[in-house]
Amino acid sequence: MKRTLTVCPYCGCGCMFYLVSNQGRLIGVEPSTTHPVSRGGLCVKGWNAYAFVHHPDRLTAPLIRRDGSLQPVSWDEALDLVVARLRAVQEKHGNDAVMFASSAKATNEENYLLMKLARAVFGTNNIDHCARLCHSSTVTGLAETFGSGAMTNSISCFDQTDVILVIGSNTTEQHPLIGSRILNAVRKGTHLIVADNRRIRLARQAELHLRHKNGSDVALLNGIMQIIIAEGLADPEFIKARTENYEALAEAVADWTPERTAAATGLGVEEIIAAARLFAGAERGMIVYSMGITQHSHGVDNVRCIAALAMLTGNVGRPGTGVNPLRGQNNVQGGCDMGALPDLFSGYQKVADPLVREKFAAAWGVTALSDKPGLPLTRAMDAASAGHLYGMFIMGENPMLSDPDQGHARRVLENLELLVVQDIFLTETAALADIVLPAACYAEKEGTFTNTERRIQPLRKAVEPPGAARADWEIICDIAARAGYQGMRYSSPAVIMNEIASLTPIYGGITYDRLDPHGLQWPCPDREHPGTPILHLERFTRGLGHFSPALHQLPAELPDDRYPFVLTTGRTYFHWHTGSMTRRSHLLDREEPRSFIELHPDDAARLGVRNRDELLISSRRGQVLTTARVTDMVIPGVLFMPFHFVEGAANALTNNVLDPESSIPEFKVCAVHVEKLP
Ligand SMILES: Nc1nc2c(c(=O)[nH]1)N[C@H]1C(S)=C(S)[C@@H](COP(=O)(O)OP(=O)(O)OC[C@H]3O[C@@H](n4cnc5c(=O)[nH]c(N)nc54)[C@H](O)[C@@H]3O)O[C@H]1N2
Ligand SMILES: Nc1nc2c(c(=O)[nH]1)N[C@H]1C(S)=C(S)[C@@H](COP(=O)(O)OP(=O)(O)OC[C@H]3O[C@@H](n4cnc5c(=O)[nH]c(N)nc54)[C@H](O)[C@@H]3O)O[C@H]1N2
Ligand code: SF4
Ligand SMILES: [Mo]
Repeated sequence: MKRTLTVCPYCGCGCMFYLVSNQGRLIGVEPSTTHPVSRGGLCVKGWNAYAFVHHPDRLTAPLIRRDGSLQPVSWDEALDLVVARLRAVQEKHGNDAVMFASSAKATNEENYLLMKLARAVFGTNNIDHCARLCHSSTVTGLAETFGSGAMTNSISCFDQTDVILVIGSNTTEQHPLIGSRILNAVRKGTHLIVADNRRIRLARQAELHLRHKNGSDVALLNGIMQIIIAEGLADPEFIKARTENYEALAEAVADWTPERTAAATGLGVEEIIAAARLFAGAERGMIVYSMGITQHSHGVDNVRCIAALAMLTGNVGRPGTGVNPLRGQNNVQGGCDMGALPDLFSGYQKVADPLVREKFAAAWGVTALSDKPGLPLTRAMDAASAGHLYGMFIMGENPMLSDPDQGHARRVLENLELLVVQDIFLTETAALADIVLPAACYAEKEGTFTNTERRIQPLRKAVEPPGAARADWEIICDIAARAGYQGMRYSSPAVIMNEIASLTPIYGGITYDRLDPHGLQWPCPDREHPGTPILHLERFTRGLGHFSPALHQLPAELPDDRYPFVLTTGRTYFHWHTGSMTRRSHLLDREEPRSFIELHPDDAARLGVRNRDELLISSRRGQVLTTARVTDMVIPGVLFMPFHFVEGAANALTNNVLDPESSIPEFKVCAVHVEKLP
């Protein structure tokens, strides 16, 4: 029996565990007792993270579409074809007619290489990844207000705070090991405010549970800030010493009286006042948020208000405080850090800056790099239907189920001149591809993942990949070589990290020998630097913190006579996104085997719906069949549906309207109609 210490492939908590193997096969998982996040615990997905690895559905050979069906071929044939066809699309339609989608499931090294491949070899900035669907509002909103779009504090800070405001994060189900930290802190006397209209697990332990209308967070936060200022609960020293533009904020929130806020949010005046007093009255306050804040057509405005509330109350730059956007995927923080973004190189260095472009061009041995900002992933589908995009290379994403408005996504993916998908399973997206490349999964390779608290941690190889599957980094390097590029030959991921460190100041001090056992938190600028648990200690990354006021706006699509319900979408504890891994893990699939929709008992009674009835849900974009779950988890008029299930795909319904600044889709609000099937 062999035990290999590695990182969980699911969420951004970044627990480490031992993969237990016997004669080359994984047989189980054991938690790491010394790890600062997992501390001997794991959630149900972590315990089962070995289960999908040897699933018979794993891709074991490259596939090429011939006569309408995908057929196995050699790596030589598949990769030569990838290069020839990408080049053919570019020759016909220009360099920017292809787009590369990177993966928050892949390592830092692999994300760095795919962005290098796009930019240095194929001459385009069309590189992006699922952060666009997730925390792009955070990256934009916090870059403007603080200068850096990452979680400001560390997970250990939950043990050192007086009040926690959880807004739009179902923490115990989606970041379970952070959720249990919060519950522990509450047991020891920390105050908890939950602002989320679902009665999530944390809400049951909260001192205050604000069940405001979906999409009314700007109104709520403006109202809370109005009370804080009016009652003299702000932190004038912090505002004076550390921030700018306070007057504009004070003016913008001045007429958000409790009465007006109550009308806009559907809350009572008393609970809004109580929340303001409880948060501002504490010595140390932490704000935790996730998709309930970011996935709106005004997601960046939501983030601006959160940053403002933290600064107004002096809750930045100390232990037990801060603005803490919980990053979702195991390596979505790393995907962003590595510059798998259309306007940024690794370390958030701007494509628009000629000196930055020169630096990367010199290091990569190319004469010039494109200065034209690339396409955000969420604009790719529209760009393709408008005739600007003809080819996509998708590594480790499944947009057929994860993109908004599935009908539109399907039409686009089916009509591309070239679709290449590199995955570990034949996903719904891969099934549409012209070429499919089989990748090794987390248990079969080395590399690093960066968790939500910016901790860069080492993956270790426990078993061999199935069949001919290869690590993503090896496949990318092979593509580069076949495209005639000499600058992508590496003997191991450790060597790739040395290149990343040399070009990326926040990772400047990262080398593999320093990551044992539990990684380092960036910024870590040099070899002697111990890493940074808390950001913005003495000054903000941008200098002074900037107050950016925001105006309340309604969601793009509201209920009407024809579509009378608000649908909000999200996740469940047992499943991961499009289900490619968790629905192939027997225990997880047994717990949550099918698609469902939550509706309130009052709505159910009115519609004559009972638990487990079959329902047809329709929106302006499509319809799905699903099963009723009658529950007071939701408020009357609001339905909740997870997007994990291909049969009953929530994204057949969702609205692909985007936040104009971050290009995030409004996954959290659309209008639907409910019909009970006979
Ligand atoms: N088990 C599991 N864990 C996961 C994932 C998974 O698929 N499965 N995915 C990971 C990823 S990538 C991410 S991004 C995270 C997401 O983690 P979360 O953001 O915590 O999860 P969601 O279910 O998308 O939405 C969270 C909450 O937002 C609330 N909400 C909806 N609309 C609003 C609103 O207008 N305002 C407010 N304040 N709240 C609102 C919903 O009621 C819901 O409880 O989870 C990560 N962890
Ligand atoms: N309606 C609705 N839709 C949403 C959301 C929502 O709240 N509501 N949330 C959005 C958010 S926050 C996110 S992050 C996205 C997620 O959307 P996606 O990223 O598209 O979803 P995943 O299922 O996580 O896709 C990851 C893929 O990577 C593959 N994979 C795993 N490991 C590896 C590896 O090592 N190498 C390679 N090459 N592939 C690998 C998996 O098999 C899987 O197909 O969904 C978004 N969509
Ligand atoms: S909390 Fe997240 S990282 Fe930890 S075991 Fe669960 S899914 Fe894995
Ligand atoms: Mo996400």
